[in-house]
Amino acid sequence: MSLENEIKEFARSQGADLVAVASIEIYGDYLAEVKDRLAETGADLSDYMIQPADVSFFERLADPRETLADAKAIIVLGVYAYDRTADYSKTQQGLRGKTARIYSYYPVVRKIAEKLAEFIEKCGYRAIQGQNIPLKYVADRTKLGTYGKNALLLTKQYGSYVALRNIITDLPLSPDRLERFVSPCEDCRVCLKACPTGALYAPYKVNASFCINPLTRRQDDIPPELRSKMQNWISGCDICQEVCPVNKELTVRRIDPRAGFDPRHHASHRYLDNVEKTPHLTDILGEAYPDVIRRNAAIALANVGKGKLEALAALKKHIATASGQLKEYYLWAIDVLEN
Ligand code: B12
Ligand code: SF4
Ligand code: SF4
Repeated sequence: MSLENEIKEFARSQGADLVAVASIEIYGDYLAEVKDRLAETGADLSDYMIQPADVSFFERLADPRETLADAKAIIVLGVYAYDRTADYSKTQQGLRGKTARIYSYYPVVRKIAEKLAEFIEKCGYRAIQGQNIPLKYVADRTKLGTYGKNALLLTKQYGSYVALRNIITDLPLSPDRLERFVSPCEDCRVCLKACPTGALYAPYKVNASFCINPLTRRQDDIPPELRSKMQNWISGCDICQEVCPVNKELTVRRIDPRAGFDPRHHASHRYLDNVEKTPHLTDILGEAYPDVIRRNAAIALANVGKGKLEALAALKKHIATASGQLKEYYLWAIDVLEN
């Protein structure tokens, strides 16, 4: 068996749904595009939720040798992340918060990448796993998928619900020559129209300062005009994926036992395989959730709780234990619900 096939077989045996080998290049056009995007939108690098919040982050992604000086190949891994049968349309009526589907699968794809890196290292080569390349760009180049106008990688088998990760290695592997999945976007603009904040300001382009995903993680203030557009998303946002006709064709996958949220970043429930398990917004206010999630729950209540006495009562009850910025959000939400 060829080295490439051995690697792929091992990755699949660990649960990878997609795996491809890409060449080591300096992705200069990607870096130019990042700079254009920043200039076009005026978004701050902190809006990208990256560390460190400066352009060196993207420079490192654009040149894989910054991660491994003697790099010879990149392995891109993908795990299908659509595992819930939840009818999300009912969450607003039930005062429940929504979290992005893909987050459950980041730990799964990371584990697979760690195992594969170990496997390569045991063969006597270096292998560094992480998110240290421009994942969509490289996956698009290998033809593992293609860019959708929602600025995400769309794949033939799994739509855009794929959690990606990569390995950079000095193991010499031949890059794949896959057949490109023909873009389904053509005249469609459904995702652009559906984005509630206008973050998808042009096909393939996101203004990170408007995207609900970073807004739900932001520690500093969220402008009121954006709060009212966040609906009941409390961690991430899937709208530009939920509306995509390609994703509507998908079948729900079996839940991987390794899937789960990282409570440091996300609402601390484990699986969201049905709507009853999505977090109740009024419960979040009173539990030991991080302040950021409680703030998001207050915003969500203001957005979907109008006319619901339960929402108002919960905010009024928990305001006594809230302080500082959080208290201001609770007061703001009460004001929205009362007026
Ligand atoms: C920074 C970042 C963000 C930022 C910026 C998003 C963005 N689109 O740039 C913020 C915080 C907003 C964000 C949000 C989300 N993210 Co994010 N993010 C990243 C990160 C770290 C880098 C992305 C990046 O390089 N952006 C810079 C821009 C310039 O790059 P780009 O989008 O690839 O831009 C290219 C296109 O515009 C293309 N292009 C330009 N014009 C044209 C024209 C045509 C015709 C074509 C075909 C292409 C094209 O050229 C550009 C580059 O060369 C990656 C992880 C990684 N290491 O890659 C995850 C990653 C992209 N995120 C991911 C996800 C899942 C999300 C969310 C869906 C999370 C959620 N559910 O809330 C949202 C989706 C928002 C959206 N619609 O894009 C996944 C995507 C998986 C997939 N199937 O594509 C990744 C790969 C993480 C992972 N490990 O899986 N993210
Ligand atoms: S909604 Fe339409 S335009 Fe947007 S990614 Fe899906 S197919 Fe492409
Ligand atoms: S994730 Fe939500 S806010 Fe961000 S671009 Fe997609 S629809 Fe817009």
